Parts: sequence; C-alpha cells; structure tokens
Amino acid sequence: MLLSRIKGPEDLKELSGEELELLAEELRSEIIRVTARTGGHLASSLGAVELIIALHRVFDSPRDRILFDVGHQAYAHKLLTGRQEKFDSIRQPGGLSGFTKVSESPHDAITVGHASTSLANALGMAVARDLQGADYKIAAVIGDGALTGGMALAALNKIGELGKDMLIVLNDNEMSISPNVGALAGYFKTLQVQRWVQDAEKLGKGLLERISPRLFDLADRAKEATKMILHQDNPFYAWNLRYVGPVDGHDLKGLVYLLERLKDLSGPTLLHVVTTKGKGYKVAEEDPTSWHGASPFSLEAPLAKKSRYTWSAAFGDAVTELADREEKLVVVTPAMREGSGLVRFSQTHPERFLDVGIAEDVAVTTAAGLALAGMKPVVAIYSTFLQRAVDQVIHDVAIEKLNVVFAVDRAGLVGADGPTHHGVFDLALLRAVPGMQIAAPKDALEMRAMLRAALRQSGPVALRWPRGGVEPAIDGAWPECSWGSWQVLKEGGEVYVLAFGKTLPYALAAAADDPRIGVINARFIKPIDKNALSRAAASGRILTVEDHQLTGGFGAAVLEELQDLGLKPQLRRLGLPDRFTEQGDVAQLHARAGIDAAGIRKALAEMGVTSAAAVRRGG
Ligand SMILES: Cc1ncc(C[n+]2csc(CCOP(=O)(O)OP(=O)(O)O)c2C)c(N)n1
Repeated sequence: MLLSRIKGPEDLKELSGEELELLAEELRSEIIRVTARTGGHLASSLGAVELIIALHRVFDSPRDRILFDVGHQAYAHKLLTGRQEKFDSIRQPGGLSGFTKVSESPHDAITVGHASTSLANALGMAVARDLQGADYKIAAVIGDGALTGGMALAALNKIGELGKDMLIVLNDNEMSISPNVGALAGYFKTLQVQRWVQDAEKLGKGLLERISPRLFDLADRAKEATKMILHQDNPFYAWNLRYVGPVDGHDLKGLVYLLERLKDLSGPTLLHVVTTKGKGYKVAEEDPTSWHGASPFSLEAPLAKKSRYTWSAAFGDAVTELADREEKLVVVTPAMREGSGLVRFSQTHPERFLDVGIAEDVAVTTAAGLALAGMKPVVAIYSTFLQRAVDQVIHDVAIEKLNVVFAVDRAGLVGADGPTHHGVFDLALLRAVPGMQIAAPKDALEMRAMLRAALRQSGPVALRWPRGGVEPAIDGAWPECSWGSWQVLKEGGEVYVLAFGKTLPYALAAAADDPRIGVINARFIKPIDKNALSRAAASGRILTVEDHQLTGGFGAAVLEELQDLGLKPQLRRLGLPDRFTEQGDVAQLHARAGIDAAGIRKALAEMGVTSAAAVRRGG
C-alpha cells in the first residue's frame, strides 16, 4: 500500500501524478472501511480527498497552516499527517476526534466542530504572522454550507479590508447537510454553469447543441455570469479578494498546478473548487444527505441501515400535526432539517418552513421578526448550536417577551462528536434570561403536551430533549400539560430525587422498590415548581440529577430556590463537573460522571439513605 508509506505530508512531495491518484483511491477505501465501523462524516470527507492531497503536496504543514472549517471533512488530512495507526479509533472513547483538534496534532491548525470559524481564525493567524515577521502560508478550506454563516461572511469583510496574504479554498458541493440555501449558493451555481459551458465549448458548439440542449440553453445565462466576472462584479471582488475558479476539485493534477501558482500570491485569494459530496462511493454520491453523518454500516449492505424512532422524529411528527391546525405556526431551522426531524414538515408545510442556512443568530432573530408580525415561530435548534445565538435570544426575543418556542434538540451529552457538540450549557445560558421558561419532557407524549402548551404561552419557552431514541407517542394523542408543575412519580419517606428528561429513568431505577426514596419528574426547570420543591424538602433530603454542567444548571437552580424559600434540606447535586467532557458512549460517560442509576445509589448512600452494604452489592 502506498498510503502506509506516507508518514507525514513531506512524503507526498516525491510522488508522481499517477501515485497521487492511487493514493486518493487508497485514502477513500480507508475512510470507507473505518467509517463503516465507527460512523462519521463520510460524504464530506470523501469529497475533499483530492483537495487535501493537493494542499499537502503544495503547502508545508505544520509550518504552513491549513485550516478546515467544521473539521468534519478532514479524514484524509488525518491519514496523511501521521495518524494512520490511530485512525480506527476515530470518534471512539479516547480515540482521534472526528474533527480537527489542536491538542491532537501539530497539523491541526484549529479546534473545530461548529461551522464558519475558519476564516476569522485565519485572519487572526495572518495578523499574528505579520506582526511577528514570520512568512508561513495560511490556507483555509471552507464549504459552501459553512460560508452561509455570518461569522464567515463578516470575516471575509475584514480579510478583504486588511488584504493579508492567505488562500481561501471554497469547497463547493452545493450541499450543506441538505441542499445548500441562500442567494450566494444560487450565484455559485451560475458560476458552475459557466465552467460547464467553457468545457463544453471545447467540444464545439454544434456538438453541445446535439448532446445537451439543456446545457446549450444554460449557455445564455452563463454568458451573463462570464460578463460579471470579466467586469469584476463577482461578489468576491467587492470583498477585495482575488477570485479564481470554479475549477474541478477532483482533478488532482489541475489542483496541484493551480495551488503552486496561487500559494505565493500576495493578498487574499479565493479559489473556488467544485466537488461531489460522497465522491467515489456510489451510495453516498447518490444520497449525500443520509451519508453526511453516517452511523456504522455494513460494507456488504450499506443501505441496510437500522433506523429507530428518535426524539427528533417525535418533535417532527408533533410540530407537523400542530401546524395542520395552527396556521400561524412557522418552523425555522439553521440548516438542520434532517437532524431536527423536519423533513416531513418541510414537505407538508413548505411555505411555513424556513431554512436560513448555518446561521443560528439569523434563525433566532428571524423568529423574533415572525413573532413581532403575529406568527408563532418555533426555532428548531440543537443545544450546542443555540450557543451561537444567546444574544439574539436575549436581545431580540426575551426583552419584548416575544412568543418564540425553542425546540432544543441534542440536549445533554451527545456521544461521539465530543466536546464541541455536547449540549450541556443551554440551561445555564437560558436560565439567566429573564422571562425564559424552560421545560424538558420525559417522553414523546409529554413532549406533545408541552409543545402544544408552549405555543399558548406568552413569552419565550425552551423545550429540551436529548439525542437518541424514544418510544413513539400514541398516535394522535394530545394530553393536557399542567404548565409549570412537577410530577411526583414515586413517593418517598427519606429523600426525593429530582430528575428530568434523560436522567429520570436512572432515578426511577435507583429508587425501585425502596419506600425511602421518592422520585419527582422535575420537568419545569424554570420557573421551578415551588410547591413540589417544598414538599420534597420536607423529607429532609434532596438529590438533583442532570445531564448538564453543574455550574448554573438545574441543581444550582434548586439550591438558589431553596435558599430563597428559607428551606434547608440536605442537598446533593449530580451533574457534569466543571471541565469539558470528551467523546464517548453516552451511557459510559453518564456512568463516569456518576449520573446513572449506580451513581445515584452511591450518592444516596453517602447521604445516609441506602446502606453501604447495598452499594457494595451494586444494589
Ligand atoms: C454552527 C454550526 N451549525 C450547524 C452545524 C452542523 N453542520 C455540520 S456540517 C454542516 C454542513 C456543512 O456544509 P459545508 O460547509 O458545505 O460542508 P460539506 O459537508 O458539504 O462538505 C452542518 C450544517 C455545525 N457544525 N455548526
């Protein structure tokens, strides 16, 4: 194998053109083999193979800095930079990250997972390099999806003004996770048409007309695009960037040739490469959306994927049914139609479905605008990505108490994506916002009840649920929700465990058959149910359990409330400690943090509730 001889990017320098092509094939096989076992960002990584080889052939990493936006497409980069032996461990506990990570390798220029950060990072590095009188090169690879993010666009604005030397490679595959959105995406298509036509013109006009009347038809539109470029009306010129492209991002020879010429140019240059997401793996090319973030799959039968009913699907079903009856309901997503369970909604209510691109800030403030104009917006957003829009929640939604519902998915630890993606800050961030109401359903039925009730509330409401599977709710059921109230699921004589969402089953398991231990579904995190809390406090002991940081989380809220109420039960708080949690199996991570059933039993024992002998027996 050629690949096994590549110990670092320097080994690429001597390879012939044919060997580089062979290497691309070997990289693809390795990426497919390992992703089948571990799951991961398969389609994006397959699409970037030639680009990554070419960059490492021409640039001199780690001296030159190669930045990957999101970092999810960089599997070939990992394989070419000394991580082949560990590649099987990608996304596994203790293994390689699924994204680039500074602490993992000197070749990883930035730590990422969230989109649209590469250009501002590149800008900072370029300013530092020039201040320090250094002369290394900087190349940032950003997808057309990531370029929909305001951070990326705002960074371009400053990059153009400062005119620092750097290369930006726009990796355009017309896809975000679903088809990319936005006016710029439409413009990129026009540029691509121009490229096809130029290629086709080489074949001769008559031939073009014969083989593809559609392409010929597009030629007129392309002429307009060509004119724009000649007249420097290309938006990148307006940003003061040199624009080159579009070029074929799978033409390895062509890429190497171009990069060699572009790397020494002064000022910022944007190279627009066109790639195919999933390139080289038929199923992924045909359905890049499903293969964007693949679950482990069988190499023999890749389409035989197991599917299970998820919290996201439960939300999608509930919100679609609600929208059938509630004409003002509008759903806003920042580029997460599939992940948030909204495919059905987007098909049944296309006019009330808004994908704003990877722009969480825009999603939240658009919802504010919708609410101000009399609609009922639901922002479907992952906990981790809501972090991007906290100011919009405060400034645009909460100050005027707008009726916006935040459907917060992937709350809690998420598993293999690791610290950039764990949804463990939303309670702390949202709890501080005046007027914000926060709830967490225990199952799909309660989610339906809460969602319907939330739409009737005035002021902002956040409903949070975890990643993963859930039992489907009974078809068509819409139970009432007693808004703001906790539920005593089990009475207890000596202690009450207050849990919600994902940790509730752990609490019930820990308390099973023990009359001393009570369990409360503390489903409203803000405001807290004071009556239920007072009743629980009367037992003398309270244990809170949350799949969230302890700092500022639910336990902290209970502590504050008890103090305000002048109640002093013995209190223990279980949750995530004040450090970042690494990637891993969620159940194992919960066990390690002591928030599973065994951890709850142990804490109860320490509080003097369960006998130490029972703990030793694992009872
Ligand atoms: C801030 C943020 N929002 C959402 C996501 C989820 N996400 C991961 S990759 C991706 C699509 C990226 O598209 P693009 O940049 O074009 O790269 P491609 O996967 O197409 O190669 C999205 C929406 C994210 N990582 N970060």
